[in-house]
Amino acid sequence: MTTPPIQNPGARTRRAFLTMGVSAAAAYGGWSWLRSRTPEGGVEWPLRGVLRGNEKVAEAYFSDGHLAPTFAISQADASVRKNGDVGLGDDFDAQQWVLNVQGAGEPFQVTMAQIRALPKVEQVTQLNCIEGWTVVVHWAGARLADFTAKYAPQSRGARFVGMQTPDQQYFVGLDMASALHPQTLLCYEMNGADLTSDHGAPLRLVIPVKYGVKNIKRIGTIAYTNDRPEDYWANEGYDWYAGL
Ligand SMILES: Nc1nc2c(c(=O)[nH]1)N[C@H]1C(S)=C(S)[C@@H](COP(=O)(O)O)O[C@H]1N2
Ligand SMILES: [Mo]
Repeated sequence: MTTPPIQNPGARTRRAFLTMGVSAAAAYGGWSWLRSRTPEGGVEWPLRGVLRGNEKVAEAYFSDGHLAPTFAISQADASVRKNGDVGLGDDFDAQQWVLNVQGAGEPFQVTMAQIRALPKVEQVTQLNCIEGWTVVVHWAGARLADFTAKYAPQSRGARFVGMQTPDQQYFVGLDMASALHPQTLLCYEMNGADLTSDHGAPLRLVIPVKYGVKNIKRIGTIAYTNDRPEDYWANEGYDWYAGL
């Protein structure tokens, strides 16, 4: 068996390298759409290492307000996968649930009725799991940007948002630009029905500019902070941004 020669990306033009990276990555996962964020420590994600060296390109792309692809409701996948149940233990009563909010000022709580009273956004987007599968899902919920403007306006200038399950077993960290992205939803409906417990009832995050791992189910606490929040999978060695 011979080892193929290692190509030197520096010998290619920037655009050629990006194109090569995107097609190689798309072939890997069968995904038509990819985005890179600045790599920050940790091991490489399978679809991201190829884009390394193009951080400036990726950042310009992101700051353009680029949107993840959307689909018609009829294109939502009939069968939905579920993945990950960390923080979804049985010792939980969705009826008693309130959302804890921390940031500037005293901590406070927001009810499901208050979240449902925010403008309802329906969105059909892909959920991309790092394991290499993707599903198209019809979601409904409130924009995290609208929630933040209404309930935590003085925290909008923070650098990060952290979220965790009520039992604190699963937790994610988000940069503020991604958190306030117009497609980032606090979601309470999936494919036209209330979220089920498996998928994070009563409230989960939908953030299509990130891998599935950041789409935390059963949110218990939202914290606006200038300290980069801990992140369950980043703690296991994966990239903290986990952006597409
Ligand atoms: N609380 C919690 N949220 C979670 C996870 C988890 O283990 N616990 N897994 C994540 C991963 S890896 C994926 S791919 C998605 C899957 O969402 P779904 O089960 O609704 O398809 O949930 C994410 N949110
Ligand atoms: Mo995942």
